[in-house]
Amino acid sequence: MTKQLLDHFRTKQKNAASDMVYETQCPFCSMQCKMKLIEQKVISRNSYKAVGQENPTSRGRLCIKGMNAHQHVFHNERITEPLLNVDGEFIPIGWEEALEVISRNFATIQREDGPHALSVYGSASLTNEEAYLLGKFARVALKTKHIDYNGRYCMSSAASAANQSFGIDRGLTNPLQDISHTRCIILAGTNIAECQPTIMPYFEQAKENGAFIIAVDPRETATTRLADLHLQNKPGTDVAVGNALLKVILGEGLADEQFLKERVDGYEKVVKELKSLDQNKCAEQAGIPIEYIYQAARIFASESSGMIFTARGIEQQIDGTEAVCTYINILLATGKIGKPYSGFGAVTGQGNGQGAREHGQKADQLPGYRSIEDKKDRQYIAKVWGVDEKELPGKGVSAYELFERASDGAVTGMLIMGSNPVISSPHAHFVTKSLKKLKFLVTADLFLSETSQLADLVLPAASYIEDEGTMTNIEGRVTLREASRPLPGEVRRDWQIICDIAKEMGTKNKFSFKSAEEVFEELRIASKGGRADYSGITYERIRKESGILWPCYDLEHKGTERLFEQRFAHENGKARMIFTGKHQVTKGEQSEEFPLLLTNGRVMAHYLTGEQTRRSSSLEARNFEADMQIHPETARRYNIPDETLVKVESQHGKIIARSKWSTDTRKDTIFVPFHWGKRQTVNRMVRDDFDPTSLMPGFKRTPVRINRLE
Ligand SMILES: Nc1nc2c(c(=O)[nH]1)N[C@H]1C(S)=C(S)[C@@H](COP(=O)(O)OP(=O)(O)OC[C@H]3O[C@@H](n4cnc5c(=O)[nH]c(N)nc54)[C@H](O)[C@@H]3O)O[C@H]1N2
Ligand SMILES: Nc1nc2c(c(=O)[nH]1)N[C@H]1C(S)=C(S)[C@@H](COP(=O)(O)OP(=O)(O)OC[C@H]3O[C@@H](n4cnc5c(=O)[nH]c(N)nc54)[C@H](O)[C@@H]3O)O[C@H]1N2
Ligand code: SF4
Ligand SMILES: [Mo]
Repeated sequence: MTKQLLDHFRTKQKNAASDMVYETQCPFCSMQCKMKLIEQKVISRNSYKAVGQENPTSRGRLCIKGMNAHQHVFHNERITEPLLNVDGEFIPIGWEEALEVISRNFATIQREDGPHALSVYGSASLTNEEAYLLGKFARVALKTKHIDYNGRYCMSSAASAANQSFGIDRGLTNPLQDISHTRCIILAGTNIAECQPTIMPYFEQAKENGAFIIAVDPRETATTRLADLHLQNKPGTDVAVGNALLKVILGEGLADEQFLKERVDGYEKVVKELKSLDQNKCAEQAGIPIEYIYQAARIFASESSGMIFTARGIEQQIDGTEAVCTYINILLATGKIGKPYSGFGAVTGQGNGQGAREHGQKADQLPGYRSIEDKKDRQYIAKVWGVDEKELPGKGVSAYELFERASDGAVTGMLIMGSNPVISSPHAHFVTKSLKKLKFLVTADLFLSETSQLADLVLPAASYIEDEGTMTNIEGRVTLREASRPLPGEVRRDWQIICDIAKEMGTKNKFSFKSAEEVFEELRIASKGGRADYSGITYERIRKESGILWPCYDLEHKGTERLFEQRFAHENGKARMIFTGKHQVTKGEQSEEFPLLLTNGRVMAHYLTGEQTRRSSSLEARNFEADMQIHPETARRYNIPDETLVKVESQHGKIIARSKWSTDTRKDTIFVPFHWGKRQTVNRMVRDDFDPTSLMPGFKRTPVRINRLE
């Protein structure tokens, strides 16, 4: 062997020895796929490889986003020091100064404008510990009622519906394994194939086992291709579709009368109200053949088991809560819930979309899904926090309303942690203006996002490989993500940032946590006896038992795989059928001026506002701009060639997107993903009215016109 070759092998050996392996979970969707990131030093640069790890949910699978998630972490635009905005230029400063700036500005606002002038805007990318701490921080350190989070735009309609119907809000009522054995599945406004790709094998298995799959979506997608029957409805007509299905089921005597009698309240009222509803009109309104409604209703009701899944397609509507209730009504009417292979799933979106909506980040909520308006709940939490119940603020306002308060001057200071509302909020121009009006805006982010660019101070936050804590996944399984990679530069973990600000503001020992586990130990106590009871869960148990499904009442309790087998969570143990359909979709009709309907959503390669995935070269290469999916016939009518820049305009604003001809969408509907900013910010033109119950924006149906860009 030559010396050269020998040297080569020695270097290789040395390099192999310097491989680092980080155990983690993907930062993106609710599947929370477990993975290992292998870091290999190759001469002067590092190379990375993500490998899926066995776990009960994703079973070792990863999708392309998970495989490439590390790319944004190591991107050179990552912020690694606190940045102070000095006349529009971001200047690095130390933590000591940063904390002093925050504390001084917050104190001035408290003094001049009152405690409720301060506000907190959180995120479901945060761990349970951080979501919990953020709620405590707002109420105890800032003493403000003004806290809400990005999940308002995500899971709020699903949550209000589940709380009303079942008395509890856990996305999936059944273990994932049930999916593969069920006989019939309805997928309403969910694109799991692109949004939770590693869940697909459960559904593919169901199909192999002979399940009949029904999809409800204005577009043909990788998900609807799995379906035996596709109800390709007009955007925003899901209450009509659901009610028509229910009417047929009841009219043909296919209801499970015994189940209804024993386990459901409100049935008679729904039957009475449905009398005046005409299924033919519903089908016509939805733009689908009535025969499809009959076929779907008959098959779903007659099969021995069935499951229904909903997601943002039917929930991000001004009647989103009702749409979900309607589908839950179908399950209750057919007795297909609380049993093996029969149940409901509002498919959770963000990584901690489930847990982050349970522990007090919401305007009306205290930890453990307690109510901030319930005297007993308040007393219990006040005791855990060591404060007087009377000191706890009351209910605040929803995410979008925070920006309205900022606009009218009632809110003058804000902390945004882990969200990018300049792109993700409806009426994006207005949100930008409102944020600019604030006296003081501080954000915690990985990057100088479009929102952070408006901040007075930006704090460098830890990424998924560097931050420890629990994440509650799609199933309601509490999982533990270890922090295995050292923090780069001056980066701090979100839970540390919250504690540091609180301490600087003089909260004595209420935020003196030394680890995420210590925070979790307090969260356990705070959640005990609440609807989302985590008290039996510990880090040690999660490690040993591969996660635990809540509620988990004590250390001996094994957690809850399937909900409602004996009783529903309302006091009398029964579920409630809620009549829907009274609330007509009054706004948002097509007109001569705005003849098409815009809906929007996601593509496989990008995540939410794209701050992370647009900084991943492999993902960016797949889609580097917003395409406007349009039916070729419609495109020809408006003289729009394929692959051409188009101006899309609504009464609220306009964007520019590139046309992409496709017969996958309805002729009256265009689809544009919302992952891009600047002139491609879809939320500059989406409608600005809300579901009255959940305060979810009506993202998914806006009348628009299109013009070829000259
Ligand atoms: N790749 C990727 N995966 C993600 C995310 C991401 O950004 N990218 N985000 C995560 C998050 S936070 C969430 S909330 C989930 C979202 O997951 P989904 O809700 O599945 O995603 P969307 O694409 O918003 O919408 C789903 C489907 O609804 C359809 N739809 C639109 N309007 C209507 C309507 O009026 N009625 C009906 N029935 N259907 C309609 C769309 O055509 C689309 O196929 O995904 C999570 N996973
Ligand atoms: N038109 C339209 N609008 C929508 C939707 C839609 O379907 N259509 N969907 C809505 C839905 S479902 C959602 S969930 C929202 C999401 O809306 P956003 O919350 O605004 O979306 P993200 O892109 O997740 O923003 C997260 C920001 O926090 C940073 N970040 C990521 N991880 C961390 C972390 O661990 N700590 C900190 N401090 N920062 C972090 C990222 O860099 C990014 O800037 O958008 C909503 N908006
Ligand atoms: S994006 Fe979702 S499905 Fe894909 S690897 Fe990450 S957690 Fe898993
Ligand atoms: Mo979401």
